[in-house]
Amino acid sequence: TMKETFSHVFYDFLQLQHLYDSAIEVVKTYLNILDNEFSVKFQRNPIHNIESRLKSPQSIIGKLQKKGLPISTEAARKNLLDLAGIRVTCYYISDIYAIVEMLGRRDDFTIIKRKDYIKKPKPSGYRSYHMIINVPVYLSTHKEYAPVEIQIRTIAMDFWASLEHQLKYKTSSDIPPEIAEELRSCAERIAETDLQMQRIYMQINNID
Ligand code: 0O2
Repeated sequence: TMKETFSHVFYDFLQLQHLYDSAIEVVKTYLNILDNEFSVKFQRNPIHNIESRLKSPQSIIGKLQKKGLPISTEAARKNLLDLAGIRVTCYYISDIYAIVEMLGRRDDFTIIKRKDYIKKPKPSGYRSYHMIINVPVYLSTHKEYAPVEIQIRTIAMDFWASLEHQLKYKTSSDIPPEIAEELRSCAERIAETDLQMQRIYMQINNID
């Protein structure tokens, strides 16, 4: 019956939500362990802030439709790798690469995809390090894997991305090219400041 089908789909969705939520918790726990270890070892935290989100059902359906895929949890699990998202804001650029390396060292995490938009910024000027990691979740009877998208950036990169994102959403139409150019030049100036702060940090701490 219609009612049975509906409750079946609903149950599937709850299960999916639980799995991806748990995968986020696994990664967040590990990131917190690393951050605490750093403060014990070096009296400093590399992580300024961690945010996470699960894509909303509306947004999942919208993305499946846009890609011309069937509206099902199976299609979402197979094709959408950003259902679970974590954003890590660091203090320095070197902290980003330290965290990337530490995530890569976990032999139970499989890196599915990585993109270094710091070395190769997006045409918009966007900078961040993106990784998609397949994370194991130990459930009551078995282990399941879920992909988690991790965006790692400095406070400065986050400042630019947040404002640019807000500006893009405020204007329903496309941003005019001269403004896009101005945003890109802001991103560049911010990136220079990030490098300058990194150099100051290294000088003060006698690191070469
Ligand atoms: P939201 O609301 O943040 O979730 P690919 O298909 O792999 O080539 P894809 O899937 O577009 O590329 O992933 P990409 O570009 O590696 O990363 C997408 C996410 O990065 C976006 O998520 C944003 O969070 C962020 N991002 C990418 N480009 C920009 C940019 O120019 N400005 C800002 N502010 N953020 C950016 P969503 O799903 O678009 O949005």
